[in-house]
Amino acid sequence: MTTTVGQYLSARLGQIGLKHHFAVAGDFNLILLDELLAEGSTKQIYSCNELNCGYSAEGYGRANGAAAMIVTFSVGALSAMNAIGSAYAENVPVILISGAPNTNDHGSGHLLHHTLGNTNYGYQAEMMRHITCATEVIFSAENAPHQIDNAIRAALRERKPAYIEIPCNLANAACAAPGPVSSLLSEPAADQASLEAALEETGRFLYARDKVVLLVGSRMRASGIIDLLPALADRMGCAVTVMAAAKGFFPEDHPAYRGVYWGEVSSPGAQDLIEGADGVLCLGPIFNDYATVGWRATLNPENTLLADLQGITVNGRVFEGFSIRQYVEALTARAPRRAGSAETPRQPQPTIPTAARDARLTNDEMARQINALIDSNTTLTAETGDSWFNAVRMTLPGGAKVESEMQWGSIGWSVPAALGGALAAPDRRHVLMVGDGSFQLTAQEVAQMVRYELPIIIFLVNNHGYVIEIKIHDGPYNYIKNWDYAGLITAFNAKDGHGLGLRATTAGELAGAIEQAKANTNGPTLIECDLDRSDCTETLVKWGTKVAAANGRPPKVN
Ligand code: TPU
Repeated sequence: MTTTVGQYLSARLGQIGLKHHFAVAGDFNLILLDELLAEGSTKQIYSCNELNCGYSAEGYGRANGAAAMIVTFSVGALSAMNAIGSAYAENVPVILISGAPNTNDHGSGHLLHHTLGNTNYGYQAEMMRHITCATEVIFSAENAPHQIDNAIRAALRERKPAYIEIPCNLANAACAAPGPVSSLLSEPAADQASLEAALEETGRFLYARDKVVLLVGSRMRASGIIDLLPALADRMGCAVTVMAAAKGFFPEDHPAYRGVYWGEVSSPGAQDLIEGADGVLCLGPIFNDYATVGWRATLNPENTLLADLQGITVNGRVFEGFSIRQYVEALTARAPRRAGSAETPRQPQPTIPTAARDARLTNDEMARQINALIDSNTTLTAETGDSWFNAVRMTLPGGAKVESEMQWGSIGWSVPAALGGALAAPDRRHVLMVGDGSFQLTAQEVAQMVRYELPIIIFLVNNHGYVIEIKIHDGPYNYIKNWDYAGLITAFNAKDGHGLGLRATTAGELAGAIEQAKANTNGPTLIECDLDRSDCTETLVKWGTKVAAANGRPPKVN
């Protein structure tokens, strides 16, 4: 039994559960794209450029567990690197496949187009090594199956992007056909002795404490066990908070939920709860400068149990050799009840009063109306900027999901990422909040939402500039050229599209636009929300001041 290198790859992508792959064509990958079409396990989705292609794959991988993208050599792959950095930082297994020069040109001294203008073609793989967990450069069809499998297995196990380079003359070369996929999907068995020791130490940690709180972090997306967390909370009987980047990772209508812990900009009561706890069980946290509000919200390590994707740290000891799934499942079966923290009731979120219909649209009213649109089947994608703070303050029904990119924080990510998420989860409602500044980086991907008839509702927050930057550090570089954002949709529709572009300047206009958006099921609806530049969430200002202070620390003098 034989197949081709391209069809082997294609079959494997289907076997690991992908229904789509993202692509931008170029002469080094055309045969590979033909092979993927011929094998047909996954549908080919085209992007306007490789950066968007990568962000779409990253968004798809968040919803689907993994994603794949095909680009051409150098001009494509180097553009994709920002998005692959995102997938690395955000723990999303994106498999990046790049077409590459003909095997006969390597080491031949031939000078090729789409290269740096010298004859060493290994530089792209060298660059990729730093932002992927596995880099496989294929030079023979015979070895290709093993190399493809190695990259896919590594990506799925490590929840990181992986890189596969396929020379253009090998994409249709014959190789062995794929066997069962189970070896790529199976999780390694836990080191039972280490897991047992970890659970015993966890027991010692918990028995010595009364006011224990669970704190859920954004790496839990990659763990694949967000759905198991309510059972752990029920078993322990304790209160639960989430980090800002993990908004929505614990059902907010669960009785144990106590809001978002984000230092001084936490939900009401959440800071006192976490900082007054005698034990914090942190599940998949990322404590970066943003999450700690400029290194101010740092937890006492003695009171902290840190559970990460591949092991735990507790009572000054590290335990590895098991996944967080294996640990949480075992802990849920035997954790002691620690209900002290649950006695502190959840404090109510401040409610936003409803504005009069003819009132000038405000950030608060916009957030209120978007919140009302979110049901248990909605995924809200929130771009870097004030959209983060608006998403974090919303009250979500159980089942609602939020996607944000708070570790990598690359503006423009959200437009293609929402497209990827919508393809991966077509039965959900997809809502996107994106600032005008961020939108200008990747706006053209809305044209692909038109092309693929994806009914994404886009709230384009036009506050006339880089408001998050204005609040952190102001200067002329924070003021951008205004666009006719709603008008763009007419251009993207051309003659055959079903996108809708609307503008809201009052509360009533926004409410009417949302109704039109709900009825527009054959394409995206972009609602340009016109706000004053000075109008933003209070938490953005508070947080921005502290993060700016951390950035502005003078160098240490020795
Ligand atoms: O809501 P708002 O006005 O804060 O959002 P908007 O309008 O999208 O502005 C975002 C401004 C911003 C910048 C320019 N946020 N972070 N940056 C720095 C930055 C620059 N380039 C990339 C790729 N990512 C960044 N985060």
